[in-house]
Amino acid sequence: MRERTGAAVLLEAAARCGVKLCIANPGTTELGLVHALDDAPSIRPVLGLFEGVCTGAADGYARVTGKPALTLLHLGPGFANGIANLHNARRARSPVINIIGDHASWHLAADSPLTSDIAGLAAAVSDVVIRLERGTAMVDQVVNAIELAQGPPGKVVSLIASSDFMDEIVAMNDAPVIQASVEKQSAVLDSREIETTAQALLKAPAPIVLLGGAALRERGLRAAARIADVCGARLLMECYPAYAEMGGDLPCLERLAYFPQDVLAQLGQAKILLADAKKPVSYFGYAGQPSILTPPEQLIPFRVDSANVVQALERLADCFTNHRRRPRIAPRTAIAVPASDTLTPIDVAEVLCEHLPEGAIVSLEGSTCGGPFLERAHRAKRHAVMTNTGGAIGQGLPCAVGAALAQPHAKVICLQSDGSAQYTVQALWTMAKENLNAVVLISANHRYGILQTELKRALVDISSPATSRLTRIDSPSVDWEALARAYGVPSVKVSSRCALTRELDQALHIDGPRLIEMTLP
Ligand SMILES: Cc1ncc(C[n+]2csc(CCOP(=O)(O)OP(=O)(O)O)c2C)c(N)n1
Ligand SMILES: [Mg+2]
Repeated sequence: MRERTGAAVLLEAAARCGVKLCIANPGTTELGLVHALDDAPSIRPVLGLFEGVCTGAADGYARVTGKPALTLLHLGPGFANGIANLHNARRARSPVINIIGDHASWHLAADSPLTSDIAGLAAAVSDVVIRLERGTAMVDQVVNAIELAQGPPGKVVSLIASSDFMDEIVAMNDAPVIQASVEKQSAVLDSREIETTAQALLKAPAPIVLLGGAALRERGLRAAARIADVCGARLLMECYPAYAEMGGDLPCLERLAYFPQDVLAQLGQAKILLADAKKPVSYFGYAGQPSILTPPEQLIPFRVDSANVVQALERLADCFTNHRRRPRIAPRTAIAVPASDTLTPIDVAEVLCEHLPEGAIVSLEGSTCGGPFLERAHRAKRHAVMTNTGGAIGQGLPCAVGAALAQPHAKVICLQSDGSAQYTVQALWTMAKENLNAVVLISANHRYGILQTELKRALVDISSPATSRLTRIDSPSVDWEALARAYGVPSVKVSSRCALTRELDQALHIDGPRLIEMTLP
């Protein structure tokens, strides 16, 4: 008979399911779990100084590994601080397991200051919320939670852990027996349906294959390219992919546009095959513009999900084995501009594409440099890109932390706009503390550029007092070089293409984190 605390039982179950990381911001109610991590050596504890860093890092880790990390968060308020990045994680369909500490069950009735509706808060951004039971009963709950989270598609699962259950001694006969989960069966593909889809693609003049989710990894991309070769199709990727493999000899994809007018122009009347991508909608509602950008008759029926999309694309491509290739419509490629003494977003994109090491992971947040980079990323060496899937800003830096924890030997580049970076800037501290291989490139235009673009499109004068006060962040302008240093990340400021080239090259050749503040117009 072994005696363990409830917390130890929980962590042992998670460890036996293969969980390797716990990104935490604990408080008094979670100290039992903190202490129990000492006896769970296969789970790496990492501290995030703000809960949005923890949840965003768990998202980044999941996008790279396909596996859930644990977040450990303090009661309702701590969890609430992590909600925005859980929203993004859900949009990315990332598996995440939140452990949310709660007061001792017998203490709840006292309504002490930190008491709140944890289940209600968690339900807003979780696919499943489970209140853990006491003793060995929680083993099944934890195993079930991890299986659920893993999907596919990945899910956010929140576990509420009462502190008395975590601290209480559990007598167990043996280590909990954990059934190896059976390989999940994905929906069987119907050969006739595949054949019908293949015929529809062949009949359509210059159709579009819009790839998202699981289709944006190598196998899906190569199968899509085979389809495109025969059908003369254009290959597009969703505007904000969770994880897209790009560059090297991978097929080059056009990115779905952002503004609705641009999407409509880009898609035209072409028939569209959605491969694990949602049907195109306008990001915001603009008066006079449609929300749904493709009528149902424009879509080629293709009933697949993230579990079987790759197989479906391969089966489709196999249908065309004996067909002749049709000329493919070449994606628009960006035109190079001559180097200058100043630094523009296009310079940044070009320098990064040129220097990106093989196998790098790029965490992108913000359109200033993100757009130009994605237009050119196919020219870089083979890499992967993660973007802000849910539009809740403050995701880029934490996601980079998660990716660097997932793949310590890869170079992670965080191409990050300055306004968004402020929401979870504490991620820099975790980069320093864990000596993560992350190079942060801050697009320091000292303004909320995208909001100014939106205002200009609506013909609003951005120099008017209120719009200027609420969209400029230049007075005072944040000194990123100093801020990074304060968090323990070596840093430098650049304002020319030449200086960026030099500093990026240097940063990519050292271990540990580095921040480059790029002064942009
Ligand atoms: C959580 C959250 N708060 C606020 C916003 C609204 N918002 C969208 S973009 C943006 C500012 C972006 O500025 P920055 O990151 O500097 O980007 P850039 O200048 O490159 O456009 C804001 C405040 C949001 N999307 N999410
Ligand atoms: Mg900005």
